[in-house]
Amino acid sequence: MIVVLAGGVGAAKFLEGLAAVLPPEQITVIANTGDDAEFYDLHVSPDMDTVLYTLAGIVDRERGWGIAGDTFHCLRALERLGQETWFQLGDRDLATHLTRTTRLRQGATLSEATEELRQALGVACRILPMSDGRAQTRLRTTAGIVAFQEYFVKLRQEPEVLEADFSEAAASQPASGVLKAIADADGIIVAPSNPILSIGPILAVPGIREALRNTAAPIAAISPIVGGRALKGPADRILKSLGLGASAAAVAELFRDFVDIFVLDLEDASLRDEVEGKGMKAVITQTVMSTPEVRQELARKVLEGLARK
Ligand code: FO1
Repeated sequence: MIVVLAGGVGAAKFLEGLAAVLPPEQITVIANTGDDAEFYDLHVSPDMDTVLYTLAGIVDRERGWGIAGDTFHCLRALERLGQETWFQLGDRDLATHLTRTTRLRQGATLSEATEELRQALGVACRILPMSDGRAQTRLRTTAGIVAFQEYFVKLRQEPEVLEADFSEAAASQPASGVLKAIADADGIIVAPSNPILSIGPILAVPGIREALRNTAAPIAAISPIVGGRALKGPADRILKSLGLGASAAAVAELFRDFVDIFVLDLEDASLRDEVEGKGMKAVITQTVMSTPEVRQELARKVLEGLARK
């Protein structure tokens, strides 16, 4: 079994490549739920849904999230009724949140609701939320303390992030199956997701970081920073504002206590010695996943690196 720690869009693209070169039944995803939020009393899990929709082949490819061809009639109607509508929930996407919330209200856990959604959407990879409990990330920013989606969508990632608050994640428990998946894995991959905002909450859940340090499985991480810039989203700016520096080597530093193999882009080949000086093996390959071929080649290279360890 290969276990992948995943955020949203970058992770989903990588998983698409991985599921094309490995039987998808052999993949377990541990997904960030720090981005989860409630809108109109519905539980929305953006990162899990991005992974689900991508692997189900229904994602909106241009945006990277939501469902291709979705309409927004419900949102427009809500707007007319005076509701806040800064978070774009499409009509078909709403069906997912209605189903998830219904199941949660009936007493299902988030893991159970996710498993049902996965089966209904025909996704073969196993997807586990990092935690079944509430674990929403809050951010201290130059615009005050805000919930993750408020920063990301409403404020368009414009304020500077001064501190990420994972106290809910830190007070939660790993979802059932998470620690066992890490302990029993043949290999573990940290997807090219925001190391602070997407992987950070997963590592903040009690027991997960320790399980990663203690597992016998080799662990690889793919840098989401290429040439000092984030491929998507604010990771580079956040690394800088937290004083860590916006480079792939800074990401390697964040994971140095549990990662064995660090995957750098060709553009960052000059960082090999710096990364290897942290006690990791560097693998250098194309990481900018512009085509299905590149995604699959990246997945192959990471699996080769894990097999060689
Ligand atoms: N991202 C946006 O930039 N604007 C949106 O209105 C938006 C709506 C949305 C709805 C459902 C969903 O699953 C994701 C959505 N996202 C939206 C993406 C999401 O905010 C981020 O990609 C992640 O949380 C960061 O990983």
